[in-house]
This record gives sequence, structure tokens and C-alpha cells, in this order.
Amino acid sequence: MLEIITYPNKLLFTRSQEVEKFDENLHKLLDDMYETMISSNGIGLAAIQVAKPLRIFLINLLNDKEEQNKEDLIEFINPVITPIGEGTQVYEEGCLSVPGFFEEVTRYDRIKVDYCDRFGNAKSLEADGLLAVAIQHENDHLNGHLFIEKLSFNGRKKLEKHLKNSKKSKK
Ligand code: Y12
Ligand code: CO
Repeated sequence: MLEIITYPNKLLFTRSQEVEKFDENLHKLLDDMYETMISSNGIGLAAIQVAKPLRIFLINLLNDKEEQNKEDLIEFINPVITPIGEGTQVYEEGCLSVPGFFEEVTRYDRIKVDYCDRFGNAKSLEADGLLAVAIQHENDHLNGHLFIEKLSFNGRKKLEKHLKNSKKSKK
């Protein structure tokens, strides 16, 4: 298990670097990130959340039966996202680096992602719905951004209250 860093840790606001070597060290990091994400009840995790500033994230959505199977895991390395059209969707997002806080965020409805797999093979996929939301959320981490930067006025008020309460309960 790796430690997941949480807001307001400064590392979360740094831009991650491209992966250059698709070697056993990368594979170990991907495997450790997967174990960390699953044991934290996550469906997405970026490398910066475990304090590794590399352009990597994982997504493992639940299937129709609400099961989270490793066969549905997608490892994105050096991803590049392109919106398809101008449609947007709103989804209530959460992040393992902002524990216990969930709020609506607006994102592109459909996207294309070009990325590499763990062996350095070029891949591409088109996504909509929850997968598109998750990819955009995780890709923001690679550029040092968190979903809480995209909140509405009321969402920000809700976050302030949440952060105050979490501070209190830590004391
Ligand atoms: C849609 C929106 C956002 C994403 C990004 C990936 N986010 C997560 O995987 C968030 C997981 C999460 C899990 C939590 O734990 C439980 O619910 C048991 C959680 O709550 C606490 O930590 C207290 C917060 C976030 C993908 C798709
Ligand atoms: Co996140």
C-alpha cells in the first residue's frame, strides 16, 4: 500500500512529468497504485496522489453488476485528451485526496484519449458518460489541478464547511 496524499498538500498542485521508461519500475508502480486504489475504495487514481509526479493514472469502473473487476482496469500513461464536440455533463465527483467530499462538476460529455499502455504501445479510446468524467478528473491531476477548483459558488461554500469540520474532528 502506498500513502495517498490529501488536500492541501502542495504536491497535488504540481505538473507531472512524462514517463520515458516502460520498465519493471513502472510496472511495480502501476501494480502498487492499483492495490492502493482498490483498498481505498477508489475507481480512479493518479500517480501524483501517491506522491509520484509522473503522467500516469488508473481507472477501474464498476460493471453493470456493480462489481469492480481487474479485467476492466485501464492504465493510462502519457495521455492526451481531445474533447469531441461541445456537449457537457454534470456528475457528482469525489477524490481520494479530498476524502469525504462529493460535489457536482461540469465536464465535456465526450472525449478522445491517446495514451500508452504499460509496455509503451500507443492506444486510443473514445469515452462518454462516467468513463469520460473519470478520465478528465484524473487528467486534471497530471496538470496539478483538483476537481474542487471547478466548484460552483455553493459548492465552494460546502467545501469550506467540510474542511472546517474535518479539521475539528482531527483535533
Ligand atoms: C467520477 C468522479 C470522480 C472520479 C475520480 C476517482 N475518484 C475516486 O475514486 C474517489 C473515491 C473515494 C472513495 C471514498 O471512500 C468511500 O467512499 C468508502 C471516499 O470517501 C472517503 O474517503 C471518506 C472519497 C472518494 C471518477 C469518476
Ligand atoms: Co482525484
